[in-house]
Amino acid sequence: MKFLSAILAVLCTAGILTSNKAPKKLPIPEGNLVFEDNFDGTSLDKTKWSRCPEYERCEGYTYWSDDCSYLDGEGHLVLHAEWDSEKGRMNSGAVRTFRKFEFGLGYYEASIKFDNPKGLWGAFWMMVGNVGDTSDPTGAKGIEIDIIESIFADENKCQHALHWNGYGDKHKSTGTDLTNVNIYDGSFHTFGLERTEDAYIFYIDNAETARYTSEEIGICKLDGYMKLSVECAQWAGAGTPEAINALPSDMLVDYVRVYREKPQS
Ligand SMILES: [Ca+2]
Repeated sequence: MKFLSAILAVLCTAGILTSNKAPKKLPIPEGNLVFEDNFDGTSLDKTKWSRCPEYERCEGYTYWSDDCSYLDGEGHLVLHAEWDSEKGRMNSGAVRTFRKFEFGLGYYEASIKFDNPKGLWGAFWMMVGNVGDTSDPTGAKGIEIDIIESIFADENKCQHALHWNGYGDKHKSTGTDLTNVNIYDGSFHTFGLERTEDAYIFYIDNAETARYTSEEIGICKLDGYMKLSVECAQWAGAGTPEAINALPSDMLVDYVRVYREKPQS
């Protein structure tokens, strides 16, 4: 989720969403469900989620505010984004399962309706193991997995990304840039990540969109927590009159589900 790395991820590989891939069949029986939140009710389930700490991000263009994440009472988590003209930054919502639900190999899926104003950057992501660990440059000890980032949504793009080996000068990343996507059509779409013994596999609407195997990256099998967030960055066009006028904006999440890879013994 960093500036340079995100740009690198965009430039690294290019892919185009295609419709000719067979829909994914969950490898996992429903009985393997280990986490589910359908966001029913009127308040965030604190046994599963906490709001990310309030602080500035993205060169000061984003401020994660507790006031910007809430349930709409109609079965959705709302991650709201609005421009604070006094402070010259966007206030937005972010939640995580840190120390409440952390899990390893399996299938992670969220159903999300993204908005697409210029500069906005919604994401469903994971922090796995110790991302700050620089003792193993393969990433096997810790990795940030960006299951979906709606960056450059105004250009009908999105991306998957992986970051590891800390966030300093040893930082490494790769990713897949998707163009001509259909995820900004005002409907909910599903975004999935399969973590297996030897691969990270990404899905949009049950179609595989990217795969990274142990031949190219160290697979981290440690537990990790999920994050859902909205932010914005100047390098993506935030802060321009066009971007400011496009706010407020809401990213809606219908559900998040996690399935263990193998049946519980
Ligand atoms: Ca729901």
